[in-house]
Amino acid sequence: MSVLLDENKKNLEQATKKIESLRQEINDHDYHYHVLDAPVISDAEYDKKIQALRHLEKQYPELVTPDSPTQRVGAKPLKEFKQVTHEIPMGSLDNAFSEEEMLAFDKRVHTLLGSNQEIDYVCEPKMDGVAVSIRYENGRLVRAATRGDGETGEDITQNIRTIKMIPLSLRGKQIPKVLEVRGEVYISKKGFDELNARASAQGEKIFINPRNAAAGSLRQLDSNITRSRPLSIYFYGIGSKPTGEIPDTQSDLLKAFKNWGLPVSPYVKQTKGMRGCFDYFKQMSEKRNQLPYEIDGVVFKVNSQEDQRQLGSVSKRPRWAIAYKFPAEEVETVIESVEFQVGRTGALTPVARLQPVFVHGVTISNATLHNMDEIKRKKVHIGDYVIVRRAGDVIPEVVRVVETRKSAHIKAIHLPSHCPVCHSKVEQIEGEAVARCSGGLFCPAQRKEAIKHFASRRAMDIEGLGDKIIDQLVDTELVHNVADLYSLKKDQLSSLERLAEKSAQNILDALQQSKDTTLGRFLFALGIREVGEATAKQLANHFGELPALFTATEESLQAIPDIGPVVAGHIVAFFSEKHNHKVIDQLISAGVRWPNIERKSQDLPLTGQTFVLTGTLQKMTRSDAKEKLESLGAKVAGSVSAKTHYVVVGEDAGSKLQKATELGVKIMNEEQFFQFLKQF
Ligand code: 5U1
Repeated sequence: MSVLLDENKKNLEQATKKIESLRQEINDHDYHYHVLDAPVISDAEYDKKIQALRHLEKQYPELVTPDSPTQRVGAKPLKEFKQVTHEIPMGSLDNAFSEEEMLAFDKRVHTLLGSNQEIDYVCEPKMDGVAVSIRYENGRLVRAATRGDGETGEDITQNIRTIKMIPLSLRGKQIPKVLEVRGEVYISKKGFDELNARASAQGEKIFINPRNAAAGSLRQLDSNITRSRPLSIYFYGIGSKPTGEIPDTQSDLLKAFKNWGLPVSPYVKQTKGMRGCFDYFKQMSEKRNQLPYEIDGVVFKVNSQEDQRQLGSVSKRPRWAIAYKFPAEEVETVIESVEFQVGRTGALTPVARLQPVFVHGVTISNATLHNMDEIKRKKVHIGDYVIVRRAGDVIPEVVRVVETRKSAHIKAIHLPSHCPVCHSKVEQIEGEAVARCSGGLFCPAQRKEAIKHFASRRAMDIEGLGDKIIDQLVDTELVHNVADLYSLKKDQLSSLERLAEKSAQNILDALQQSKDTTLGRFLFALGIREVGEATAKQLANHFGELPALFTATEESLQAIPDIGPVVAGHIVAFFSEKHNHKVIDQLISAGVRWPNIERKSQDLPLTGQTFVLTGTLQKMTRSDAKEKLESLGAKVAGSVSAKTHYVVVGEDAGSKLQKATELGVKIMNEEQFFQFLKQF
């Protein structure tokens, strides 16, 4: 008996050793392959090692650990993604499109740092992918999240674990206890072509571009699907407060990333001043088409982390980094016809139907003409040869007519007198460029757009309820308003064209799930004119609950940062409509709910304090200072009165300074103001 036990123990010990050594070997090969781009063994040899490890782990399941290289298998499908609050908000980059804009950026960096030396910059390609934040604790991958709105993203850990280029555990020395790293997940041009070839062979929808394919792949509830997608990543920064030693320059940080096993772009380069940046931009512009993945510009970052800290961020945009974007692509084609599309608020947008042209991997057959004023200004006709521009994700637009190439048959473009969809009169308010259908929610086009907006990802996020289904639901009169969605029955949905029973059930499940939402999302989903996602969130934080908004006045709304008289007017008008209250009541009765919010604005450190800014500030612009104060809860007024708490004076301050002195209002100079802000 004891001989048998001894034997088992010996076998287990041997298996443990073998498993550990195989894992070490595989991790080393991963590192050589993905980080150093210098594989040491063939794919077949590598696969053999993985098989051997799998075999042993099957024999000894108790020895399986979550960071074993075999554990990249897809996990059980999720019902929904959990929310993740980013420890440090995930910012976005300011863009520059010209050397002048880059020079202005560099000048601002010099001014803010008070330096006249050339700045050290780190340059790297701007991957056209999807930003993610991945957290390692004690060197192990514990969580991964999407950017979301920058403050809160979705937990996509299961999906991220399936990407071979992302280490499940870090290697090397001096790994911080907690390290959150940020990078861009992308799909190579070749991977994208193969993915689309596969999709079209299977009769599935093809992806528009590699970025959309990467984003869609990361948002799969079933990580087995993500695993089948050719996703890659490059890391570029950190997203947690340092625990332990972190290199004090951006270039050393990226070197440390590589040592820790995190892939970094091979084109990272350190350079001096704008000359070096411009040379790098030129080199990358020339290389762009030969790269195996898409880039849409280059990124420059101030190398010193201390300087980065001093420069700080405004509105989640670091002032120490900038993306210099490649110019938008322009092509020539001809306008075959013009149609007017009716949007959610009834706005009529002229859309040019074009002779299809191929631009950077995408066929363009429509381009916006914006509005009638633009058509007049650009002197565009049907039949004209035109230059069309496509930049990133924005809708292609007609830039100008090709004067040197005239068509024999051109026709003028006229604004229709009646809505092309519901035939209500088209109205154009004087002084406004936009013409609108006067049909309101009687107009099916407006209703469809309102429902599409309601169901969209950043609003109620009703997965599977796509545009074509909504068009049919409105056309068949199954749905008149957004609340009707929640009374849909399975047989009604499956009676729609090309909607199988399983998809109908998925939509019902998604509708059910969407009922648990947040007040910010709900307000955004209502589609109040000019209330975007950020404003909706601000309203939610300010009022905390819906009934308080019903009675809000234009004045009280204008006290909220960024809400001016126009938006305040739209909000008040929306809540004074009886039929909007009816729809809201119906939604709440259907079970749509959200937690009330503690009124954040009341908790902010400068709530109730009024500031006036005057004169020229050297270290920040007046609008940056205003934004900073408002983010702390302060109100920034345009004139000094007895109600003013502080006046901040820059150079050449005039009458406001005098008035403040007369009224005995507290005065701060720029340096005192900076010291004051530092405490928050
Ligand atoms: N290459 C690169 N892309 N990218 C995107 N670096 C980089 N840095 C970013 C973003 C949003 O942000 C940091 C400057 C915070």
